[in-house]
Amino acid sequence: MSKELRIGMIGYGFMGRAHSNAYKRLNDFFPVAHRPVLKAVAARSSEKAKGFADNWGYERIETDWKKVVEAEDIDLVDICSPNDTHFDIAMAAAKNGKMICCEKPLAMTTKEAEKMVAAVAKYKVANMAWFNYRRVPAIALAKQIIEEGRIGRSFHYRATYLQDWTIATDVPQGGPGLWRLDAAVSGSGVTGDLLAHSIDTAMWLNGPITRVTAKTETFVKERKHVVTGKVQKVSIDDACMFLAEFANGSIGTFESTRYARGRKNFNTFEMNGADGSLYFDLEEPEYLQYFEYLQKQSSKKVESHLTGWRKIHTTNSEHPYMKHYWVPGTCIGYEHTFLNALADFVMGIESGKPTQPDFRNALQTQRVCEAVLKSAKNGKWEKTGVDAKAL
Ligand code: SOE
Repeated sequence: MSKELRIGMIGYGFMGRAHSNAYKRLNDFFPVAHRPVLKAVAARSSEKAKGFADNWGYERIETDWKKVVEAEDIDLVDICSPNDTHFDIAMAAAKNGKMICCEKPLAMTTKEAEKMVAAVAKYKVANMAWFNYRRVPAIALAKQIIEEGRIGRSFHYRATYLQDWTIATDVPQGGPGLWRLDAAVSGSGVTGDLLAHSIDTAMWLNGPITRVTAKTETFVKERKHVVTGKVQKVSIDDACMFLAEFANGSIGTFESTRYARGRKNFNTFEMNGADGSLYFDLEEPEYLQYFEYLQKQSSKKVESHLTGWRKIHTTNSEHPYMKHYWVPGTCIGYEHTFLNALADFVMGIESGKPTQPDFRNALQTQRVCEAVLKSAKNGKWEKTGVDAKAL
């Protein structure tokens, strides 16, 4: 018999849709005992909430998120609202004993994130940060290849996360979707929004980042604000580049911008080790590229003229997550990364082995983001204070 997992969704934007899709499809693909039930969605506008609820099948709407986190018939609170709301909602949800799944970045500041970590520990509630890209099969395969020891000593980690949707000077800031351009609501620009993904993936694959030095830029200094109607100063970082030192002795470069004409969601990484390299590009999400050097040292004769990068189409049932979907050669998409994340979370509840990244893990990414922004201001190398045990 399945057990209900009653969902209270806060927010109705892009992520609200991505997560709702995951709740609806979970039992179609994963053999878990819990069955999500879409109970309530909260949004300030009742019209928006109603449209969302009708479309996705939520049983009721609320215009005050507090009603959702306090409701008896909610087991899990999903925080998909803008970044400046994560802290208050998570703290109240924890106090009410609800499980919490929170969109990235976890909070506006490290201080907030630390309090959220303490609250979920105090009230012993299951928790997860939606760093969905860990659940791309090709990225999960990269993790497996590294854990199998095939890359060897790590030298370099190189990440880019490029988009181009804020180049026009008449894109306003504030309001639905565009709150990402309003630092008062988002906390930062590309650092928290895009590099948080890159940092999460990097520390998952290559371990703790210990020190950073960064440069940020704001190309368009003023934009009209949707809420106030006035032209206001833009305080987000439009672009950010940083150098990183990892605890394992490797070094890294990270670059992110929303001003890379032609780049829509260009999230890439390359890792170079003594025995091999890995490369991934989200614009070709089903492929992981792998260069194997180890074979040269094996007893088998190596045919040097045939060595080269291998492009692995990660659609076999042996590849992470893929046995839950279709036949080899058929791809899954962006939405499945959320489905995979949810499945891992639910399996974590059921097995008693919590899935990662939980809040404590996501706090480490927040620490790196904060150190990056601090360094960009003072021009110095900054220690991140990442807790290696939390990764
Ligand atoms: C920003 O454009 C954004 O929607 C991010 O907020 C998401 O986290 C990223 O996955 C796609 O881009």
